[in-house]
Amino acid sequence: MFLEQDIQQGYVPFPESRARQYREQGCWQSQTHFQMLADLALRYTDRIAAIQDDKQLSYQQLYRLAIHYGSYLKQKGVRETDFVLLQSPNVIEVFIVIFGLYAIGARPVFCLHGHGSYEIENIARQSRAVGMIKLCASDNEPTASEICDAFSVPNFNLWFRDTLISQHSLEASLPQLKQVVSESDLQAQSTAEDIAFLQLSGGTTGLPKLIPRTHADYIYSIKKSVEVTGLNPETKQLVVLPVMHNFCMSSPGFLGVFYAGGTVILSRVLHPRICFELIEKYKIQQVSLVPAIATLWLNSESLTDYDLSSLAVVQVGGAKLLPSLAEQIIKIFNVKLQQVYGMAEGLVNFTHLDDTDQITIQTQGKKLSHLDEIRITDHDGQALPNNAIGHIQTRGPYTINGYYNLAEINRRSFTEDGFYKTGDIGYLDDELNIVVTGREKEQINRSGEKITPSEVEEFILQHPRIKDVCVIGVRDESLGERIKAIIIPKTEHHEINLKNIRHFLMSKNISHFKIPDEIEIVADFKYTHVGKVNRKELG
Ligand code: AMP
Ligand code: DBH
Repeated sequence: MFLEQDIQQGYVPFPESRARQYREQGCWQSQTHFQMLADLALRYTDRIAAIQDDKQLSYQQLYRLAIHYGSYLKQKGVRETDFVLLQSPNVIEVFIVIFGLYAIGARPVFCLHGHGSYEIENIARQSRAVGMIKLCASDNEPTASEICDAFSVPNFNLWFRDTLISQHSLEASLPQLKQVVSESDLQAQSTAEDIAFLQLSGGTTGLPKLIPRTHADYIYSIKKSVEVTGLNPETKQLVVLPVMHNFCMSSPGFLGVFYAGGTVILSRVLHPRICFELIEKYKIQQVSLVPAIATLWLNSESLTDYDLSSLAVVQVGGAKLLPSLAEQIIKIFNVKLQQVYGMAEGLVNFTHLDDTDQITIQTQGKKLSHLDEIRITDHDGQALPNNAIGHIQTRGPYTINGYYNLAEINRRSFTEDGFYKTGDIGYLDDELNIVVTGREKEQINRSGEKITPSEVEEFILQHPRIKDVCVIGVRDESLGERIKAIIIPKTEHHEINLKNIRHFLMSKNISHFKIPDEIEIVADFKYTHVGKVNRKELG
């Protein structure tokens, strides 16, 4: 059932007893991603699947072009089950490349657009990919060849480095094929329970880890995400986060929109004015954001210049959304907020569209599948009751059982009974909504007192002159760690200093040990490639 080469590379499949349950309960079906597209092309034919600038693709066109591109790759020597690194900005051609790879049973490794040759080399080595496809938004970007020239990895074939410049028209950027190809010419044998692709763990520390997802598990999570987000053929969703990131690929992401027969509008940039223009022009109803982009948009001067009234739902995930920001999103955009807590490793939680504002603002919602198992444990791995804060662990029908080719890390990241240790801290409330309070490594230990940064941040944000804040622990000789607040003021003339911040917080009656020992004023934070605040880099 599993590919021998994957098992040899340290792929950890689902244990058979659980796999049987997921099949019997109808979670896992027999469809691969390419078969899913074939079905969509039949059902939604001329409806528009995706738009970017002046380019658009109907479902039928996407399907035909994917077959052409797959055939081109095959001629170039890419074989079934090969891993191929893929890097792309938010351009429409990326959909053709992804489904072109699927059409021949090859497997993309989704690198983020921001990854440089240092990360790419590591990913190439770990995955044993045979080559790289890179789409560029301009002639100034390094090509696949230039990136790959910077390193040498055994088996990383020199025969396949392809760069598509997507500024040219869609036709011109695609290989010109003389013969007509059909689905049957491609003959991919892959089955739904094989690895479909490798995602990367975003991680704010260290190099990305490879996450093997199967067609069956991923399509199941997409289908459930579509249900909970209410997507339908009329849906127009703006995709502004990097397309390769798991959040905007599947929760519900562009794949969710395709699954529902709706239309994805891609934005190459996250600039508020450009995104607002797209929302107005296409009457976009949904968008998925990380908190930092939500903040950027809310503080934009162009906010009132555009008609954003079509916007009905804003999904926010990827990092802790502070309740005060959640409230502003609801009020200022006049939308239903949907919090999404997920990870490329699998588990996804959503607040529901009919939840009360209280639940939507204060929690990260409910698990996607009734077969997701979530447990909160103490430091020794003992399960804790509801409302007790602890380590979040999970297993289920779409959560991996191990990283690809990383046996050592797997021993640390998974429990003996197959739960993934998320590294997140939080609790389940009485209605089983999950609340994420932070990351294990973020927690500050100041003379033995444990401080959750998000709690202190929430207080500091109440200060009228502060736009954003990030609280971290820094090493301290006598305290172990001291608390540092890194602050972005609303204006240049802010008069913010440690003394008045301390004074402000004392007036809120918070415990004195939670009050920052140090502040730093900055113009902006450092972010990861997907726009999460990079706490490690801030220290
Ligand atoms: P990644 O490695 O990029 O897949 O990131 C997954 C991690 O992002 C999770 O384990 C959490 O630490 C964090 N995360 C994702 N969504 C949320 C959320 N809504 N609230 C808090 N943290 C989140
Ligand atoms: O941060 C994430 O990785 C993430 C957030 C929300 C994710 O992978 C997801 C939803 O699926």
